[in-house]
Formats: sequence, structure tokens, C-alpha cells
Amino acid sequence: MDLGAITKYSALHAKPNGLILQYGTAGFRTKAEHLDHVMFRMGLLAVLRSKQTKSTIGVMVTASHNPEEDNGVKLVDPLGEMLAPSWEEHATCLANAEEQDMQRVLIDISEKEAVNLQQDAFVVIGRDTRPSSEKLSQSVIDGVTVLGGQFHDYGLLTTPQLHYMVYCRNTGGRYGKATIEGYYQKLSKAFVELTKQASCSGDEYRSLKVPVYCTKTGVKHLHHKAQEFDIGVYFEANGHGTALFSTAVEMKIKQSAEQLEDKKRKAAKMLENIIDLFNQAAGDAISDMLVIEAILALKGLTVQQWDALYTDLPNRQLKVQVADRRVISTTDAERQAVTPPGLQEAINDLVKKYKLSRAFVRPSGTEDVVRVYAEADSQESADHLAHEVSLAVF
Ligand code: 16G
Repeated sequence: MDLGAITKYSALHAKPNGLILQYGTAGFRTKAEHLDHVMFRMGLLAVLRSKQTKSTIGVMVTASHNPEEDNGVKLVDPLGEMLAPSWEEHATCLANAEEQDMQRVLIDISEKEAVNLQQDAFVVIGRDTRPSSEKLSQSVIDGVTVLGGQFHDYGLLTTPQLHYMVYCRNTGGRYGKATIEGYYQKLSKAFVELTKQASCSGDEYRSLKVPVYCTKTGVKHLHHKAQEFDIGVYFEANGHGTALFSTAVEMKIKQSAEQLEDKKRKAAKMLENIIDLFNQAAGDAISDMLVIEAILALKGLTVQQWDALYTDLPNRQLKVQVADRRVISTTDAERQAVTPPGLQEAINDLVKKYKLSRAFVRPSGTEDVVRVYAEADSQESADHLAHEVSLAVF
């Protein structure tokens, strides 16, 4: 490690005194103007992670649904997954180290994680369309290069596309080609193949008895739960989600696709294409939309018929601004408040007043607010309940 160069460049990306940030649900997120030093340091950290795993690591500059003036950054692990929890802690330590402690923290992480500093490192970078993103991704690149890492800057990319690139690069191209064209080709080929078979499907729609689990909010929690099954489907009400297939299932389907029996072979081919159409590295709105389009075509359903299959209970989400959102802690997949004392009891009492009702509160992992969710038998009741619960939060 060229400590002199690190100190010199770090001074160009100086940390505002006293600023403390945390690697949260989806990486670091705050006002863009406070993130330059974090970007530089995440470039450094990505190099260490790459050396340790001997794999390509991704860095995405985005704050997703947050307001435009915010920005954020997260690292993508070798199989397109979210960063391992122990490295989230390193990220927080490194981002919060005062200038004079930076070198020590870097050396500590390298020692703790037995990073071979002679190992090559490769980092891929993507960014969203926010005005601040281009400059911030340049700070990531500064961090990567000062530690001697190689990089490829994909520029504008969706977050799931960057996850896909990382996955492809670390699986020797087996998953697909690590280019934007490769991504679109993989999805469109599977989509075209799948919808070609639209006329040969006549299967009835069945309500399947599948086990359902809840986890804490955030793709990283859902993804890990879904990996426990042969086929794991996960989704969040805000639209994140995908389906994961175990290697054993993929193999079985591949074998069946070579069978002589016509009906079984066709069914297996259809599943093969469905697997290809899903972005298994992370939930991906483009891929999910194509899967839905294909299923509707195969089932001969219109969007309206699909929509009518299921009716949401009336519900309401509210954001509540509080002095310190961390006074609220939760358990049971964020459905029960543990602290402050008395809050859960107050919610229970309010919920009893309404029919078919539930209500949850939790600190947001991406914004400085508390989220309140309520549902009930009518929209009016859901609105009232959400309002009453938010007063209990104050
Ligand atoms: C991030 C997460 C999403 C989660 C949301 C919750 C990823 C890719 N995205 O957008 O899964 O639902 O944060 O935000 O991890 P909240 O805690 O502010 O409601």
C-alpha cells in the first residue's frame, strides 16, 4: 500500500469534521454534498474486497427512490449479492474515520480480513442519473486507482444491471455477457423464446400452497431467505423482487429439456427460458416486467384480468419526522416494536378499534424518518389508524 499517495489523495476528498454515517439497508445514503469522502473510501474498500475474494467487485452510485439532492453508494459482492455483513461494518468504520486515522483503519481491515495486498484487484462502477452522480463516481475511481486497482466504468446503468455485470464477470461468462448488449440480449432471447410458445399452453391456473416467510425490510434480507429454497420468490410492496433457482433445480430442468417426451420437453424448455429471463443477481424491474408480460401471454390473460386476481386490503403508509428515529427498535421481521417502552401496547390498542386491521412502525433504513404502515377493512379506517399510530410515535 502506498500510504503517502493515499494520504495525499484522501486530503483531496476530505471528510467533513464530525460527520457520522452508517452503511444501512442499501449502503450509504445522505445529501450528495456530504458524500465525496465516502465515495473515495468505498473505492479503496472495493479494492481490498476484490483482493480478498480474488473477484470483481461492483460499486453503484445511487440513492434510488430518495430525493434528487441525496445520493448514495453500495458495494456489490462477487455473485452479484449485497456486501457481506462483516464488510458493511468495515465500510462504516472506514467512512467515519477522521483523516489522521484513515491509514490505520485500512491496515486494520486488511489484517483482520487477511487481504493479500499483492493480489490484483478489479472494480466495476455504475451510476444513476442524478446530477451529482458523475462527479461522485469519479471519486470512487480515485479511490480504486490510488490502491492500484483496475476498473471499468459502465457509466449510466440501473442497479440490477450492475449486479448482473458483477455476476457475469465472476462466473466466467456462464451467466451471460458482462455488457449492456449482453444483458438485453439474454433477456430478449429468453422472452422471445418463451412467448413463442404462447399458443401451445392450455394449463389451468392453480392456487398453489407455497410456504410464506417474512424478513426484515431490504433486498439483502429477502435474497438470503429465498436462497434457502429450491425455488425462492421474494418481493417487497415497493416493487423490489425476483425469483431464485437452486443449481440442483436448474440441472434437473436442463436434463428434462433434453427428454424425448414432447410435453415434458416443452414444459422444461419453458422453465429454462423463465430462469434466463429472471435477473437472479438482484431484483430487476425490467426483467420482472418481461416475466409478467410472458406469463400473461402464455396464460392468455389481460393486465386487467391479472389485476383482478388479487385485491389488496386498503392500506396507508406515512412518514413521521422524529428527533431520533433510532429510539424505535423492532423484532419479528419489523412487525413488533421493542422500544420505546409502551409503543407496541399503544399500537395494539389502536389496532383493536378497527376491523381486519394491522399496523407496524419501523425506522427507515434510507431516510431520516419513521415509517408507519396501517391496513384495515376500508380506506377511511386505514387512514385513521395510520394517523393515530403516527401520533403514538411522536
Ligand atoms: C432500499 C432497498 C429496498 C428497501 C428500501 C426500504 C435495496 C436494493 N433496496 O431501497 O429493498 O425496501 O430500501 O427503505 O436494497 P426504507 O427503510 O427507507 O423504507
